[in-house]
Amino acid sequence: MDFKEWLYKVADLSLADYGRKELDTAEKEMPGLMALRQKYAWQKPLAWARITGSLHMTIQTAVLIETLVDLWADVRWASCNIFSTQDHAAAAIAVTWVPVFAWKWETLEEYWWCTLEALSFPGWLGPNLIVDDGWDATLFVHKWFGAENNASILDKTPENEEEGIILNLLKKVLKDTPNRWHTVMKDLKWISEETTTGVHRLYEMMKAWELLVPAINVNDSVTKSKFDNLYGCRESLADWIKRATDVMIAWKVVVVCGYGDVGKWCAMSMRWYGARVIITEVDPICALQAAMEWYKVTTMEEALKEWNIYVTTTWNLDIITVEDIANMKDEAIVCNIGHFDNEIQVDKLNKYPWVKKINIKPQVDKYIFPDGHCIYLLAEWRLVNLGCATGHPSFVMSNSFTNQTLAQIDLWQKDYEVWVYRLPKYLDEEVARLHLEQIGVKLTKLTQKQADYLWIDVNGPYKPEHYRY
Ligand code: NAD
Ligand code: 3DD
Repeated sequence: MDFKEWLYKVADLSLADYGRKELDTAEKEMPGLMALRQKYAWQKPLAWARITGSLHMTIQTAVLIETLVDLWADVRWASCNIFSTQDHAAAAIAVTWVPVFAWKWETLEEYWWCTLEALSFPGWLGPNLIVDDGWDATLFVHKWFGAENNASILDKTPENEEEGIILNLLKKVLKDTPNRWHTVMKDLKWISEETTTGVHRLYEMMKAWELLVPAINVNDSVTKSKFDNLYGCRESLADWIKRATDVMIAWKVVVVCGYGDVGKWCAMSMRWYGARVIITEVDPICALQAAMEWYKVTTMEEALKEWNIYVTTTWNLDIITVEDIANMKDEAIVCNIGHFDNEIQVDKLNKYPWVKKINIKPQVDKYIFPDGHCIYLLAEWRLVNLGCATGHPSFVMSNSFTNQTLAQIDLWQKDYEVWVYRLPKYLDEEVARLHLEQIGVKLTKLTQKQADYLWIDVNGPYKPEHYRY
């Protein structure tokens, strides 16, 4: 480990050169971010903005970080997943003196320590903006605020190991630096949330009047969720299967739990590899969509009767129970590409009587049941495409992160009441425009007559308001 207080804690600084070479390659595949650097850097739109990132520390995220820095933001970064950091990406950022606290295979204690470091700017300052992916940083600062109001909330019995770690860390923080978050909280202007799970949590907080600052739902920008969640998963799902298991996908039955944005294109990916795909769904519309695509839509109980690879994509909990796993066919493969907390009952699996766990290689564990059958669990049920592989390719992440960057610029310059917002359509369209040239698209231009017919003002900007829910 290489550690310099306040500045970085990464696995190995000597990987920086390798990371830089991959960063240079990734930039060629991230035209949206590079265009924003060219367009905005001279304006320094994020000057004086302190941005905390809690988002997978990958090569693609490193390009996002350097874009924010080019726009003059003061950035501190941690990953949002204990397995997703690419150590050469973290090293490449660390040597540029941008504070980063992330390494692959963090323990949960280390993970939350990294999150606190990313929130802790020198001079006992906190962030003005938080770039969150999956709600962990948002959860932490809201629990922190609540604990400073009433420390007894930290004495609750934790629901799981991770909550216990968070409560203990907050107890230490309250003891070492009483009332610190209330002091820095006044500087926090916005939270931006990258993914579906985090967005749903934000709306829950908003409806419960628990949200402390305005938040922006980046996930539901069309150029994020209809690209990243779709094309990204379509490519990165197959990638992890091959890297983790080398199994032949053709002729196998793959059960995709959930047929939403992510599930739809995971199913397509597996079909392209020659698998027979079964869908489980709770939403009648998504189930109908799956059936229209000739997928068998059935229950988990039915799906268990066939030899399977299981992929959960739902951001719901208990999608695959320990009983399901115990009833699976021999050599089944189980993984999650959806939310990384509780889609699969791994805690119960690890306590299941007489089950033997053998680690095959990092992020590939074999569980042998008393009757002799076994299953393989990938990435310890956390996001498998980032745990067993390198996540989505650069071009699709350029779409997501161009949204993020435009959001930071927009948010830093405006003040809104506490609510959850989305980026306006004109920015969504701007993200798409910034990617067209690279792929050789020539857009047809509306004539004035057509624009009038469609009631579109081809020259005037849309009213730059955020859409409110
Ligand atoms: P979504 O809401 O579009 O789809 C989720 C689907 O799961 C819905 O259709 C819902 O009906 C279904 N579902 C819910 N409970 C179910 C159950 N018990 N059984 C079967 N189906 C059930 O969400 P999304 O945008 O597809 O995202 C799904 C998850 O993937 C989220 O957690 C999101 O954060 C995550 N995500 C991961 C990546 C990645 O790179 N790993 C990328 C994007 C999104
Ligand atoms: N995510 C997938 N691949 C990623 C990559 N290469 N870098 C950073 C993050 C990456 C996760 C995103 O899709 C996130 O936006 C989500 O989970 O929705």
